[in-house]
Amino acid sequence: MRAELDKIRQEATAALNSATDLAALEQVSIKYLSRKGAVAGLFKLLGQASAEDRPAFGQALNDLKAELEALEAARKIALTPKSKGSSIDTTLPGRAQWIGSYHPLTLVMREITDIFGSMGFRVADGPEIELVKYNFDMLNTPAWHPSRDESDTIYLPNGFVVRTETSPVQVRTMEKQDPPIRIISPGRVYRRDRPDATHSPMFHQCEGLYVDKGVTMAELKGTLLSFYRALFGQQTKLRFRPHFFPFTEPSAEVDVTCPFCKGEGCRICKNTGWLEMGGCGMVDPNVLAGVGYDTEIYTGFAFGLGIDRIAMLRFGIQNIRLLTDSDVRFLRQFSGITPR
Ligand code: 2NM
Repeated sequence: MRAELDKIRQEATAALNSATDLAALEQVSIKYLSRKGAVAGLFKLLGQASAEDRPAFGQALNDLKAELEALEAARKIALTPKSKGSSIDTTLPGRAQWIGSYHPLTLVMREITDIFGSMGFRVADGPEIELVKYNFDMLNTPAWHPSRDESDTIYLPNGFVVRTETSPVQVRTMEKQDPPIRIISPGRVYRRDRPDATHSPMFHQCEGLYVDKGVTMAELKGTLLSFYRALFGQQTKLRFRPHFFPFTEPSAEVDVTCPFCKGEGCRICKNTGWLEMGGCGMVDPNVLAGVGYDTEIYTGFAFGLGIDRIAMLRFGIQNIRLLTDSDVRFLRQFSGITPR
């Protein structure tokens, strides 16, 4: 009986391995593994075995059956034809290309220029390498003022600095043009700041200037209120705190009600309900006289605000370095957002 079993194993294994297509394999399967095949026939011999031999023989038969069925399955896979022709699946959708996105600073800058544009302000541009004359002297900044200090300002040879404000742009514009003047100057500015999560030696400012006959502080407040309401929502309120700037008198710092908690107090506004947004004031007559304007006829207001801060609030950005690191994993998050 053992001899019979080994003979069937050898024959069936050889036949399964030599089948060259599925039809041949099917014939071999029928011959050995079907209900009336050779292996089934061996099971019939089981009845003739002695009671002593029967368990071991039964086990050997079951093993043989399992072994041949496994081989049959493997051969079936091997003989099944792969998809015809090329192995490239032309029905798969293509891989989408990232088409780029607007930088969060660009988005915010466009929003700012758009809002002020609707109020009649044009964008003015100027150099980032600036003369000390325009960056400080003509802005009425006294020699003793701490902003002139080498620990705050990056000085270059031959009377140049890297601009610390965009106000020199406004001085240059006033020099070239008579009132009425209504401009904003968005751009990069540079300070010797110790970098941390909210400070960078290069950041972005937008300053504004309006000079005409009879411009008042009330118009300054109304202009900034309209601007911040357009930016943060119509419920926004402003608070003006007296301050000092060399180029404006009087001067004030501007707070807005926190756009997250609507002034209730939260983590963002450190439970004060207010966020400091920038500075402003009535242009000092010394500045107007410096560019040749008649200070008996003309008055003006000016203001400055930080763009990075607004972008970080708007998009929930925790670290200012993300704005300059050019990490595509960060930048891709702005995919699909378009300037309004
Ligand atoms: C600020 C705050 C207050 C300002 C002044 C001028 C100019 F050129 F008219 F004198 N431009 N910008 C100004 C005034 C800037 O930034 C915090």
